[in-house]
Amino acid sequence: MRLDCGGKPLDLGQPVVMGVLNVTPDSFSDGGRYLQLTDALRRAEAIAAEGAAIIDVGGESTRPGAPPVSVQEELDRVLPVVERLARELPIPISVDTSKPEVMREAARAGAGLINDVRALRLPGALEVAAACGVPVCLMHMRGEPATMQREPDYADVVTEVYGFLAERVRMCADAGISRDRILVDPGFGFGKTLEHNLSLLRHLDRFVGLAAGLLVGISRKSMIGALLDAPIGERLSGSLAAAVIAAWQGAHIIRAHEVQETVRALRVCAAVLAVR
Ligand code: 8Y4
Repeated sequence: MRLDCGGKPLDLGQPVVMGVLNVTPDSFSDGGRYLQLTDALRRAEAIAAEGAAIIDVGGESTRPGAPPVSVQEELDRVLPVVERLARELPIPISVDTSKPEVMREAARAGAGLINDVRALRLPGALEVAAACGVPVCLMHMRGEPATMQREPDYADVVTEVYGFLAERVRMCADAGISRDRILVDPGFGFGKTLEHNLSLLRHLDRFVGLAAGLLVGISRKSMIGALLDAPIGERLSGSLAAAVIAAWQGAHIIRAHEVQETVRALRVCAAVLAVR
């Protein structure tokens, strides 16, 4: 299976890595827009060199308690980076956004995938994403980032998340986004307890046929932190184990921070999966 990401192919025949590039400003670095752009380009080149098949650029933090970001601020953060990376790198650029205005402008600037943690539920997003013509990733999230971790509860998390994603795939199809350009994602950590996250990972294979591809983001997340009792900087081994468990069950794209290590772990996984 091969996705056309705005003119750049993304081959899903073996599990691939989506490298994470954050362009949210942190309080330590304020070198101005030019330095930020230069720094983003340098980090993106490294991510590509480490073997990422696609780079996810996001300007809105979904951390609980993170301040909301205006459309203009998100455009200012994301557009110059997307434009530059899309032009200079051979791999597709994904834009992590829920805002239709950002989707439209990012696709114009060369983004090859829309990665929406709200699964195109904001007003206008479905229509704009359809008009953009690029593939979309629909992720499950219970509630909103601010409140999603307040006593998450499901009768059966796998069934509920599956039902939500199936419904969103249908809404997309009705809006003109055919299944063959949709990725789905159960949304690890988004309104889920550790037990919910583990159930979803245990039964990930059930999500494989739902759309053209299955994407997962587990890298460095708190489920790994909880299992290992380790801070963010010490979650690589656990993240790799989870990546392999996901790829083994048929996940096509693994969103990850430590790209080279994840690419190598997936290479071993793919080699074993290729043997009959
Ligand atoms: C440490 C490191 C703690 C990372 C938390 C986090 C996903 C995603 C995010 C995902 C898709 C994150 C944008 C949250 N997660 N997109 N985005 N799937 N499709 N948290 O799982 O990385 S941001």
